Amino acid sequence: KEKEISFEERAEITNNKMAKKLFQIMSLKQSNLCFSADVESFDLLLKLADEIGPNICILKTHIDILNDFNMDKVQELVNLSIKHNFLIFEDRKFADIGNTVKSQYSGGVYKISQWSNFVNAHSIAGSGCVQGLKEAALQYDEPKGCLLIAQLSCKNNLIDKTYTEKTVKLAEEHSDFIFGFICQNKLTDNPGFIHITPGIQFNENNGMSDNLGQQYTTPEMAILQNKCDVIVVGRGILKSENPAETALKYKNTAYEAYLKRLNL
Ligand code: 5BU
Repeated sequence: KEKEISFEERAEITNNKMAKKLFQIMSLKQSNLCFSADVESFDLLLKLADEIGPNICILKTHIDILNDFNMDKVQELVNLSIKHNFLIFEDRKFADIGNTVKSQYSGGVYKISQWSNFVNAHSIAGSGCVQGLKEAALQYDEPKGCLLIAQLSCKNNLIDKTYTEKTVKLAEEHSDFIFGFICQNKLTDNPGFIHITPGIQFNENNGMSDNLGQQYTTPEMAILQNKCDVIVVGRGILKSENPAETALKYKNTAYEAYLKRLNL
C-alpha cells in the first residue's frame, strides 16, 4: 500500500509555485477548507472573509454574482487575503478558445488575473484554452495557476470516465500552470496535483435541500474515502446560524480526516 504524503512534503516536492504556496498555507494554518463565498453583496463577502479568513486556505469567488462589484472592494478582499493568509480562487470555469479566454481572464469588467491567485477551466476546449490563460498569467511576478474541472458534483452531468482521464493527461502536459483538479475523488498519485472537491455538507441528506441538482457528500467521505485534499463549502456555512463557528467545524473535521488518512 502506498504511503500518504503530507501537505508539507508535497509543498517541498512540487515544482509548481502556486501548488507550493497553497500546500504551505494548508500546513501552516492546518486547514484544507475552501469557503465558497456565494453571496450577492460584496460588503457581506468582505465581512465573511474577515470572520472566516483565519480558518480557510482558500476563498472561492463567483465575482459575476455580486451586485455591488467595484475594484476598490476587490482591493479590500486582496488585503484580507494577505491579512489572513488565504488564496483567492475565482471559480470562472473558462471554456473557450485560447484567444478569447486570455481576454476574459485579464480584461473586461472584472480583470480576474489581477487579483485572483488561481482560476479554473473546463478541459473541453483542450490545450489552446490552457495556453491562452497561461499566457495572460505570464505578465505577473507572483505565481498564478489554474485547476482543470475533471468531474462535476451535479446530477446528470455529461462528464464520463474517458473525459476525466483525458483531463488528467492535459493537466500533466501543462503542469507548470495546471496544479490540480476540481473533482469528486482522487485522480492521480502525482503529489504535485491537488484535488479540490465541491458538493460538501455535514449532513448530505438532511442538510439544506438543493432542487437544482447539486449533490452532497460529507467532509469525511470526501477526504477519507474519496481521498480528496480540499473541501469546498458554500451553503453549509452560509445558511448556518453562525457562519464563522460553522466554518471552524468544517475546518476541524476536514483536517482531522486528513490527519487520519495520513496515519492509516
Ligand atoms: P454549495 O453551496 O456548497 O453547494 O456551493 C458549491 C460551490 O461550488 C458553488 O459555488 C458551485 O458553483 C461550485 N461548484 C460545485 O458546486 N460543483 C462543481 O462541480 C463545481 C463547482 Br466545478
